[in-house]
Order: sequence, then structure tokens, then C-alpha cells
Amino acid sequence: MEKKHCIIVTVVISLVIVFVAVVLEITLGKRTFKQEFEYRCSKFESSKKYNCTEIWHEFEKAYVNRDPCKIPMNAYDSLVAAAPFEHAYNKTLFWSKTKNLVRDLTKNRDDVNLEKTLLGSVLDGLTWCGKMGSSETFTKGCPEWNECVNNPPRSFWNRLSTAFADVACEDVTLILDGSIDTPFNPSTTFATIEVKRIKYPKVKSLTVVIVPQKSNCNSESLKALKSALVQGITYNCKEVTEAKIKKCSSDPKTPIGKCW
Ligand code: N1C
Repeated sequence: MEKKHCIIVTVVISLVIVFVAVVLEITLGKRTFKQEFEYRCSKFESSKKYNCTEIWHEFEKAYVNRDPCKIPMNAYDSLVAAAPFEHAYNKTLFWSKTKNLVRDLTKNRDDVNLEKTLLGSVLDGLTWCGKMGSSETFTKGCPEWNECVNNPPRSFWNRLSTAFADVACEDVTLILDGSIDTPFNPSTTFATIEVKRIKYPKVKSLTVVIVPQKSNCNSESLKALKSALVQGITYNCKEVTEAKIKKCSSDPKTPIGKCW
């Protein structure tokens, strides 16, 4: 009887320990915004060259204790200066509405979309803002993307996209979404920021890649893109099947230019 009692007590204690461990893991596993920022920064492949604590301070200076609808693009100037790009600028890839497809294509290649740079990878998919009278970073109760133009994430992506387009050179690629009517949408970051910043003769050509469905290389929307392009830059457009893009994503030895 004594022995049975002892076993029951041991089992109950073990169960309690497992339960507490699981609860702790769930609560502790959820990083705060700052922890997530620093975790991603330290995980970045060449982060040893950077001081992630300094980058965090430059970042929060842009929006903390400020009206979250009054954060201009240049609030992030010193952040961008603290974490300069270091990729091969002739390997630049832009996208609009095709983020996941581009992520898969560039994953094991040296071609670079903005999310493969330090700041792009650290802030990808995150929402943040500050509030007047507070020194904290908030992730809830922040303005929606279209609620006010000068909200913290929107101004950040505009600022970073400006810097990214400014360093692009030689032959650049743009992957567009053929399943929509306006692949070159005038309200997107690519149309409002990047297309205007890629300059001739630094950039020699722009190759648009599109999986033809609702739209293709002959669509009005692409004609608008061609005319928005800075004069001198050679414009090319390639229609590629989704199967070919998928095959190329799983075969990173094929140079990206041979995918279309
Ligand atoms: O507005 P978009 O696309 O045309 O922006 C894409 C364009 C790319 O070429 C990037 O260089 O602008 C740059 N860019 C990002 O890299 C980026 N990563 C994550 C712009 N926005 C980015 N985000 C988020 O995606 C951002 O929060 C914004 O809301 C979307 C823009 O995606 P889109 O409309 O498909």
C-alpha cells in the first residue's frame, strides 16, 4: 500500500513538473518585439560586423515617444546609416505582390531581395509603433497600413526601399504577379519609390518576369511601367510558367537569369 502511494505521488509530481515546464516554455518562447529584433539581428549571417544593440537604439529613436502617424521616412536615416548594405548590388531583385515566390527563388542563391539584407530580414513581417509620452515599443493598437501615410512600418519600408534601389546597378530583375489586373500598381512601394530611384547609366536594364494569367507582357499595366522607367534603361519582359519558376527554386545551381 505504502509503495503504491509512493508511485502515485511520484507520477503526480512528474506531471506537475511537465505541466509547469510546458507553460513556461510557451510564455517564455514568445519573444518581446525587442527580443525578436535582437534575435533576428544576431542570427543574420554577417551580424558579427554589426552592433545589434546600437542598431536597436537607432531603430527605436525613429518612432518612440512620437505620434505614430507622424513618422517621416527620414526618421530612419540614422538607422539605415548604422546598418549599411553589403550585398552585390548587381544582383538586385525587386518584387511587387510576389514576396513568397521571390523568397523561394533567392533562398540558396546570391541574388538579393530586400528581405535578405540585415534590416529587411530583421523587420520583415513585423508591426511596431510608439506613443507620445511613452518610451515603449508597441505591437498592438498601431495605425493600419493605410490609416495614415506616415506610420512607422510604412515609412521604414519606404526608406529602406529607397536605399535599396539607390545602390542597384547593372541588370536588375523585377518579379510581378500575373494573376492580378494591375501587376504594376501605382500605390505600391515598387511604383512609388523604387522605379523612380533606379537610374541610368548605373542601372542598364530592367527585366520584368511574370507568370502570365490575367496579365502578361502586353498588358496595359506593364506599358505603364515601361513609361515610368527612367529613360535609357533597357526594358525586357519575360513570361514564364509557374512550373519553371518552381523548378528553378529547387535548383539553385541554375543562374537566376537562366530561369527565364
Ligand atoms: O509595395 P510593394 O509590394 O510593391 O513592395 C515591394 C517592393 C520590393 O521590391 C521590396 O524591395 O518594395 C520593397 N519592400 C519590401 O522589401 C518589403 N518587405 C516586406 C516593400 N515592402 C515590404 N514588406 C511589406 O510588404 C510591407 O509591410 C508592405 O506592406 C508590403 C508590400 O508588399 P507589396 O504591396 O506586395
